Amino acid sequence: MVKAFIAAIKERATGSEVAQALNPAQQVIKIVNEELIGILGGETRRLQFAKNPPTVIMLAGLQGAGKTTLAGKLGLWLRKAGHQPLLVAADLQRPNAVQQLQVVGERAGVEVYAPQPGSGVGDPIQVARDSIEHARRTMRVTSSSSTPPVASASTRS
Ligand SMILES: Nc1nc2c(ncn2[C@@H]2O[C@H](COP(=O)(O)OP(=O)(O)OP(=O)(O)O)[C@@H](O)[C@H]2O)c(=O)[nH]1
Ligand SMILES: [Mg+2]
Repeated sequence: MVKAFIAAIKERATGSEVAQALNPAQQVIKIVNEELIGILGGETRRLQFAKNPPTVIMLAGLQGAGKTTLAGKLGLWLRKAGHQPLLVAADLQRPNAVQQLQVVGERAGVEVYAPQPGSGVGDPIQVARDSIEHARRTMRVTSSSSTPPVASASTRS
């Protein structure tokens, strides 16, 4: 990825794009900026909210990819946008994952639904199901932070 990034910049920076520019130095900065935006995604996608709340958001990713952190950021962003996010502690496997989500939720000012202690104790499927019922009762948008056992098993390679 880094090699492709550098190659793309090299090609554009040594091409006519720069040679014909009024200010070649500024043109190089513009190219780097554009390429950076490109590798970081470029396009944005809007969240789709469910017609009948709650909206359930599942974050999938390899271990340590930043799912829990993103759940907190998303919760904060949704709260500021006037929604009622709820973080669900459904990673009941990894030691202290529940506590981690509680800290993240507290910092973001977002409620955390954590009926099970985790660290190997509790049924994540039951927690996920109950969280929707809990959210429905209190009319919430659900941002679910979980590493379901099946998914985490497949990411442990
Ligand atoms: N630099 C950087 N670090 C990040 C980012 N997001 C998360 N991290 C760090 O990466 C580490 C793992 O983040 P988590 O949010 O716990 O990742 P996770 O996917 O929930 O991890 P598991 O639940 O163990 O699978 C932590 O030390 C975070 O502080 C980010 O956007 N940038
Ligand atoms: Mg996590």
